[in-house]
Amino acid sequence: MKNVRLYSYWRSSASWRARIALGLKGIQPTIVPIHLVKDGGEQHSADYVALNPMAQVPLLVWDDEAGATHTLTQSLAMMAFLDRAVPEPALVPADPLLAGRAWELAEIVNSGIQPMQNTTTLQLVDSLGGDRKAHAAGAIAKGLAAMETRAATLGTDTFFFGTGPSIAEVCLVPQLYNARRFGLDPEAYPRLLAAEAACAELAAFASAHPDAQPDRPDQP
Ligand SMILES: N[C@@H](CCC(=O)N[C@@H](CS)C(=O)NCC(=O)O)C(=O)O
Repeated sequence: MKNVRLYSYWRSSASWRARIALGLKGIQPTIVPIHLVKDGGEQHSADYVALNPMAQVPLLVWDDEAGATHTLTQSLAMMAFLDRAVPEPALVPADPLLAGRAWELAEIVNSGIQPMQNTTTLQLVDSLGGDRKAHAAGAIAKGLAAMETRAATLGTDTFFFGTGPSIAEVCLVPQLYNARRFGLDPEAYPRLLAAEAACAELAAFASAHPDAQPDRPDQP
């Protein structure tokens, strides 16, 4: 992989996952900021939609050794790709059952929580006269409680699967940040907080944090 570019928004949790995964694999992409709010959202521009028809971030772009340019959307697809392209450190355990468990935990966040509290959904809740904060907090609390219950069965006390982070922690850390933004107290999830604390020791997590991004506003 050469000339790696990540189209990203500083506070997007899915972009954050991609940034962590790239960092864990030792890849420092050029960040291409896509502002999700300004002028109705740069993700809707014709040039961007031509690259990502879902009109979302993140978007990964790179050149291969032969000089061909490739694109990939969806943060979990990026992690699956990176695990094949750059096998170490593995983001999915080799053991089949543990691999399934890692995907299970990651999907609780990716499909069970995040779509229920992303900006598009919250705008819909607003338009229907609902309470956006209550809606988001309810979805996050339900998903994190499920994740806590499943993670507790693993018998580990820092990283879920042993010595390093998996796709599950990569999804968890940005989701806990969002939980706090929506007013939830994550103290109810001690197993998840232990995994988050282990991740906080790693440079790949620190450099991927929204506050470390080039498009972070001075006054968020
Ligand atoms: N499942 C996707 C989720 C992507 C996603 O929801 N991106 C959000 C930011 S976290 C986005 O681009 N929202 C802008 C919009 O939908 O207009 C992934 O993991 O990459």
